[in-house]
Amino acid sequence: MQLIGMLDSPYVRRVAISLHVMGLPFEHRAVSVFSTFEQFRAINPVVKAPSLVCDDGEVLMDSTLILDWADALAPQRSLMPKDPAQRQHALRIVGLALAACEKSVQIVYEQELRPAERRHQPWLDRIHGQLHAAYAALEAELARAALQPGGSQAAISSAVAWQFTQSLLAGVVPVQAHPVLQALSGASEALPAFLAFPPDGPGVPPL
Ligand SMILES: N[C@@H](CCC(=O)N[C@@H](CS)C(=O)NCC(=O)O)C(=O)O
Repeated sequence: MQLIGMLDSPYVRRVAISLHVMGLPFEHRAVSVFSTFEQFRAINPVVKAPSLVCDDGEVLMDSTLILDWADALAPQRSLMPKDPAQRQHALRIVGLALAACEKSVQIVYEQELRPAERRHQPWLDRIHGQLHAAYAALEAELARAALQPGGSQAAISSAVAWQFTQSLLAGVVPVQAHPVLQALSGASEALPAFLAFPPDGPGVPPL
């Protein structure tokens, strides 16, 4: 199977790292939804990263759905707990990490893709508020959960989200207010699975 998308997308990166940790073989193709839009469109006309081209040619999209498929391929190596109570808590953590990614991406798109004179400050304020709320809740959950770096979907997604936000929106979410996230990110980025898929990419060029 082929994973399509740039690793500067937190969604692509969490899928790549997860597939690697699960021992599922795949080819990563670094195709950008922006700088190589037409090439991406030829693979998936919806142009969403990540896309996964399955072995029979069917194309999946959305990181959560792709990881659901990965769990079906290797259930014994799932990164999600089976126990309902533990799974519920893992889903809360992953949900917060994904919300943080989504709000970060929205801010980046507002900054890079919308002309300055067309920005709407109340909308930007709202997204920033949601971003801060997501990371405040994630920090509190991680402080209670004490996750092993790289050992679960909750740990991988949280670390990937934090690295993404800190690199693209430096200073927006204060590091000193999120010591658990910062420590998890530092330990995770030193792992072979994270080093194998560094967050490289062209960013978001103007349309
Ligand atoms: N919920 C999706 C979000 C994926 C997403 O928004 N990816 C971005 C790249 S970071 C994208 O495809 N952007 C291009 C677009 O939406 O047109 C997931 O988890 O995969």
